[in-house]
Amino acid sequence: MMMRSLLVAVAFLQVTLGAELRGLNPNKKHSYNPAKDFTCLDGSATIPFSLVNDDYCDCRDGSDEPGTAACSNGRFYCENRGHQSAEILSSRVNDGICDCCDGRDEYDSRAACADTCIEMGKQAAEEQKRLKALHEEGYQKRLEYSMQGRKRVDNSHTELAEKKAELESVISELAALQAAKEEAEEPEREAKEKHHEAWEVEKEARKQERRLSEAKFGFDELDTNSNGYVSVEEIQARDELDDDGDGLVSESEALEYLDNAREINFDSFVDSVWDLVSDKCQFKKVDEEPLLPTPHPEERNEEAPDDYDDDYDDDDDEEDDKNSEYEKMPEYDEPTKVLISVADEARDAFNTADRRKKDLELEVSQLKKFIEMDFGFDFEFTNFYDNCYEYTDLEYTYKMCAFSKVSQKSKSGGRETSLGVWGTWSPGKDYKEMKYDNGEKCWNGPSRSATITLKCGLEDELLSASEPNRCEYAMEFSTPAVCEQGKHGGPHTEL
Ligand code: MAN
Repeated sequence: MMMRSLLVAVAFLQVTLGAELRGLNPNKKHSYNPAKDFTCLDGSATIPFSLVNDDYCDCRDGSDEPGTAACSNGRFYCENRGHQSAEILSSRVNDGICDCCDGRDEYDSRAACADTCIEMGKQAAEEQKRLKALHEEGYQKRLEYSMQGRKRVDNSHTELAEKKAELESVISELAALQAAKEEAEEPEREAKEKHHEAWEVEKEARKQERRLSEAKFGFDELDTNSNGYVSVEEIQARDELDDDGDGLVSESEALEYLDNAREINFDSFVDSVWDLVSDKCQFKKVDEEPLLPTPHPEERNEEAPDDYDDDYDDDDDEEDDKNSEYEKMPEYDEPTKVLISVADEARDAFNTADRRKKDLELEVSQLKKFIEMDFGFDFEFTNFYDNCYEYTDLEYTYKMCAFSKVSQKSKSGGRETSLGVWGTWSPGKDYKEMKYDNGEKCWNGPSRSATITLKCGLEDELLSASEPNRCEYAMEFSTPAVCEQGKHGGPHTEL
């Protein structure tokens, strides 16, 4: 109670002597008239002026106690002569810590606060000077960025118009090329089909011829007495034909092979015996002594024509291998070759135009994406497009590819983790904050995301990276693109 009356007396004395009311922001002075009752600034109460700064909180907004710690929501004004004035929370008044550089917040505490405002003011002025110079110089660079960016976007508009026009003409050209291709492919297909059919017939004939040759070898080998017949005894002489495995070929076994005849001539042998014995007996191979004439070199191809369809191939691969040399499809005849080359040309022309169309479609969509991008107030961020910047801390290398993606890679190896893809400029932040989201999902948590804060600097540089909350990353990026003219970046007035 004693303390309160003392403070009331001091406050009264201050005011009546024309001194400032302790802790009062001069901007609010007009609302504090010692000759009248005081009405709280939020209108919540009217009290005798003597209760202002009496160390007892009467107003809900704390406005009756600017100079004491009585109101938890009150504000104390630091005049800080020689430096920047500031407002601090009332709770910091007389708490033993010097918050105002002039030390006036600790007027009734043990803290011996020195007045450091002049020194701090000097340092702040120097910092302001430095920042001012930085902004001035950076701003010149920013103007260049804008000029280059505008030019690049303008060029892209021109390029887009050109590519679109070319795309349209390629599309209409393509329809004609497709018709020409189909027209050329029809006779080509017919001629090839004819060739393949003829080849199938020829192949079958050669196969039969070969079978006869092989059978002749087999027959001659079995007909040991060369009398033009294979007899029961001659069959019995072949151990391989011992079907019941008793060590000899019995007469009845032999008769079975010969269709119950005692002997058989070549024609009957081919019809009914050859297929039965050829699998079991090892006869001299035809290839060792070719019987059939080798096809004339001009009729043969070293390899089957490129487009030779597998469907035309014989199913029996083993047989094919054996006879591959012998059974290669001959080259197409000259008229077919001409049709193929005409069709090839038509195909090439169509494919080239089709590829061009696809390339153009991609280029048009990329140009559109580029042009539609928000590159700042005056295109100052254009040249960041597709550029990547890295920052490495103790554990990770962070990479920010502007307008594209942000990633993180452990220094000890492994793959990149996506921290987000380009999202948006943060609203209301004047192109000073970029948001990347939808990165890789955090284990048991949300998708990773990154916020990039841009600050004025002479170089484009990723300055720092941190993870203030799990899987939420914060990075600082310096660039001339955010330097402002006439900005000195002075310290905040509110602590
Ligand atoms: C990885 C990194 C970290 C992240 C954890 C979350 O180790 O992406 O930054 O905090 O995953 O599990």
